[in-house]
Amino acid sequence: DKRPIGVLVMSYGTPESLDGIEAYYTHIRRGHPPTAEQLEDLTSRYKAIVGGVFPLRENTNSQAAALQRKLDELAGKGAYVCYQGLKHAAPFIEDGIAAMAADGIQEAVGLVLTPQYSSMSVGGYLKRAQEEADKQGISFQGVKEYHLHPKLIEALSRRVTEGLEKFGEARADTLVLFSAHSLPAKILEMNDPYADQLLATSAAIAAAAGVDKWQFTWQSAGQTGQPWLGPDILETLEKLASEGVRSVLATPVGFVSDHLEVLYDLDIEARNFAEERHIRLERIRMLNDDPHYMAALADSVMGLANGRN
Ligand code: FEC
Repeated sequence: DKRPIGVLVMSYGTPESLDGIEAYYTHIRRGHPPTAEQLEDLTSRYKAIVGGVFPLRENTNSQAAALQRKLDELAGKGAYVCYQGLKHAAPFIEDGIAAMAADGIQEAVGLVLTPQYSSMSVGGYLKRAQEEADKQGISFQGVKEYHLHPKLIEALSRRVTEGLEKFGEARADTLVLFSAHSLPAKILEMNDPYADQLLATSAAIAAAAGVDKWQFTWQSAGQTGQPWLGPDILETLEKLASEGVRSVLATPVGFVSDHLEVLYDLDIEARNFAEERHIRLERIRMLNDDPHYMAALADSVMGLANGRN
């Protein structure tokens, strides 16, 4: 009996429409609805981004489709079947596992569309998938991280090289500023690998691209009244401006798609902040369905399914 292996492709999720923002935000806040002011603030950020109001949905769809094609190419059609499972929007992680069960899948591998592991990010996705798989009687394994996969590093270092070209003669003086989503600082007490893995990804990209002027900074911290990992990108840009840095290439290494945290937090907020301080800020193109990225994902899935990891 050669049944296909189910592949649960997990991503953050985004609202369906402007009307769906409140339910989405309430889910992110674990069932606590946002205040009218918080809702208005988030809605205005979605309205401000270019490239479509909710581009993450389409980008996740094209990543899942491209990964399916890559797995078909490498393992033959019918060996793996991809399903989507989103953290904060339908189809939820549990819906994806339930759809596999309905199709008779008995063995599944899950992976998250972010390369570095944290108990608060990837750990949360995998826990929900495992719990639903247990309920449905599916044997499940999750890819924890792929932050140093050679194909991922190749994809990102190409993006950096291409991004630096935009600066022309200022290229040699340009600082590559790696960034990722902040998390509550309490993860440090839990020996969480997140910060170390992000630095390892950044260092590997810098080495591959032959870049020696680089730093890492956090972005997109939440407002929860507790401390989050810093320094934030705006603080870092302030400091760089005072040191005379005039050109910066923003290089997100934890995000893999065009979405709000890139198109608003970096392209609008950070860029305006930088411009006011006479810094030219450009950004690498996001991976989306980049073929090298898809190869890294397919290899991670197949490695786990074949018991290599
Ligand atoms: O384009 C979109 O519609 C979605 C963009 C989006 C991505 C994303 C990724 C990550 N988040 C992570 C952690 C947190 C924590 C909180 C939190 C809150 C928000 C809010 C929005 C939002 N996140 Fe997100 N995140 C995205 C969007 N995130 C909107 C709520 C309003 C705000 O703070 O701006 C705080 C929750 C709380 O209040 O308790 C923690 C992490 C990632 C990267 C890994 C991943 O993709 O899963 C970590 C994309």
